[in-house]
Amino acid sequence: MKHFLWGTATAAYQIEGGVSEGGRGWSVWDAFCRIPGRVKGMADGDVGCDSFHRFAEDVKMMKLLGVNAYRFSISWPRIQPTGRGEANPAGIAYYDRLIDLLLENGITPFVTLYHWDLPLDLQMAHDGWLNPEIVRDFSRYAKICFDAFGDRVKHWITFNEPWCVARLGHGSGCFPPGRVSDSEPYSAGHHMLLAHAHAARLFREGSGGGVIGIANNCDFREPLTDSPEDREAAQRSLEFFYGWFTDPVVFGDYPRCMRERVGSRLPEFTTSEQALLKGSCDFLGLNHYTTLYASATPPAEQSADGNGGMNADQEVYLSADPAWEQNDMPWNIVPWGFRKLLNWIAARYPGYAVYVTENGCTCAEPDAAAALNDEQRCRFLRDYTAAMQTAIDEDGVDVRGYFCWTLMDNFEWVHGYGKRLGLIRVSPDNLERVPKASFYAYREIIRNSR
Ligand code: GBH
Repeated sequence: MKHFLWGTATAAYQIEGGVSEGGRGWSVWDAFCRIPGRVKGMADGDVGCDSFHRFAEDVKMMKLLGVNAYRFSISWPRIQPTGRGEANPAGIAYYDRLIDLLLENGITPFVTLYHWDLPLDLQMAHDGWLNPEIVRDFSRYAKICFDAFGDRVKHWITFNEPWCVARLGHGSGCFPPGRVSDSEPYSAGHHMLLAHAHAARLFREGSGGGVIGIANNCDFREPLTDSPEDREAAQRSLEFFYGWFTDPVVFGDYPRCMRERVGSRLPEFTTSEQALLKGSCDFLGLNHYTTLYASATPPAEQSADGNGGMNADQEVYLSADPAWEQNDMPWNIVPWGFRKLLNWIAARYPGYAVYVTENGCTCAEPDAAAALNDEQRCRFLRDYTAAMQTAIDEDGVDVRGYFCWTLMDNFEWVHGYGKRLGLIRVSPDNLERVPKASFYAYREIIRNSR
């Protein structure tokens, strides 16, 4: 496992703070947080972990942790305050310093261009992801980043979890822009895919070297019974989840079952768009957290809707085994689901390298003592990385890296600061960083693998 990347991951809006500094414009999340009832406790990312000022401390902690890679995201409104026009020098300067410091410490930067913080102006004045023009806007933003950082950054991710932006932002409406629709998720998703493809083309034309991919999220779906109907339901569920945003970048079009079931609400790619999309990833990213059973008919005990609101199109019912341990989200802890999902991905997309771009555990941490003694997260990390190791060693899945979500407790979107996933506790009083037990557990996992 010599060249394996062991890292941690974060996202700009969740950690940076400094939202009004360095000429940064507002994002859709800055605005969403100010709408009563949207985010728990009306929390926001105004301060976050203050990484806009404390990034040197973050890098020091990573060095101590022993990671050789760091996945972070660039805030689009720091680079282009309104989402269009000239690059903002202060924004570029911030990431320049972060990237240089990482490299000085032997940590490979793995950069995400879009982790949900759309410049507010693009939403308010131009309809965000529903407007085809955004494909051009995103490509220009991406090009600015490739030109500014491409000499040092060799690993790029265009989108983090387009599924969440499509489904949660435009289907169930619990994320910005808070729209509720049974067709808009498909058009928003369509434009993200095209934006990805155009950005990837620009990246490759720039020929500064390096690789580009996408970080798609997928929870595993195990057939509830052995019946052909339940097996098909599980397969359909994975195609609507991972396949929606991966089939197009690998094969050039959506999964057939989506075309059949969604019909005219699923936009079509032109022949030239298909050609542009096909093969537009050098690797596949996977953000994975949990597992549910899938069935074709309603099970006795149906569980939470893990499909972001719109089950009608897939006709899949989800349920959990009451014996499964749950974390504080509450999401089921099922390491074997991770191994099976890696195998599913390897079988459907042969020849592709996979990076686990996120995996982590939410723990109940009512006070500092509980946080520092996060035994459940230690176990989670050992069991999930062991499942991944089995997928690599015994099943031959080509996994090239693993990024633990997340380096430190941060702004957990609609949950505010109440749900914690960090290896490091960030004191609510003075933002001091203190390693949890899981920090040392993860350090051991990394050490033992080398
Ligand atoms: C990631 O998304 C984000 O990229 C990251 O910013 C965030 O901090 C992190 O997760 C932790 O939340 O209720 O059992 O049906 C996670 C995507 C999609 C994973 C929905 C869990 C539902 C599980 N999530 N899924 S369930």
